Amino acid sequence: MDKLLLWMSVFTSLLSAFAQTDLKQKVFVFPRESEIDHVKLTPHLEKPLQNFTLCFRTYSDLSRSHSLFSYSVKGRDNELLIYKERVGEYSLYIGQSKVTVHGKEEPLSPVHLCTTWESSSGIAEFWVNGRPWVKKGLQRGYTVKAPPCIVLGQEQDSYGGSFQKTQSFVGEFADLYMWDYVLTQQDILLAYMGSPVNPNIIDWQALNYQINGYVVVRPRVWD
Ligand SMILES: *[C@@H]1O[C@H](CO)[C@@H](O)[C@H](O)[C@H]1NC(C)=O
Ligand SMILES: [Ca+2]
Repeated sequence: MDKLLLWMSVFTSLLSAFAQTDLKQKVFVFPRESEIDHVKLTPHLEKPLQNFTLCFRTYSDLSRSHSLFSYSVKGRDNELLIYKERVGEYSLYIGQSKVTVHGKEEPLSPVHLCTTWESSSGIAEFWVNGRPWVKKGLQRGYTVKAPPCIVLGQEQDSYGGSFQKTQSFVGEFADLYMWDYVLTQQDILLAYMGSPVNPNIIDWQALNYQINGYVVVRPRVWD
């Protein structure tokens, strides 16, 4: 009997470890400001990254700065971080270094954001609603370490924790995809239109996630 219970618990934990949900046309709602509420992602990523593309949509009425995507590794909290400073201003951190980009953006509107980075050149690109902003560069020659702890809704100051209310995300978050290479302009536009091609690290349509605190899944009623 004990053995049966043991196997059942092994089986259920395996199931939850590999449970994948199709969130197409859904959002995560982060309905309040807190230092608790967040979603943890566990992608199958063991290899360090030389290149990546990250895309997602947000809809928020926050005016203060806030975290959008927090990827930490043991010993380095800002290994890959996308942080919104204000309307028309975003920062990308790679291995604790930071670059800030500026561009035209409408306040209080849904945003589709893609960020790419390539180690060999260090070039970072931000694409906002399918439009490229001025390129910048950082951490040329670096590799982004793995395996990560990825958190939505909060900004990590330690591996998987040390959140601050003043950096939390409040609003709706959707369509998160990640690739281990730099997408072409054409593929960025496809992601913007809602047809991402072969996302091989994170796939919103087969997402492995864990909700912590007050986060709710709802249909996406905006685009
Ligand atoms: C990263 O991109 C560069 C050129 O853009 C390429 O030469 C390199 O092989 C890529 N690295 C990996 C691991 O795919
Ligand atoms: Ca941090």
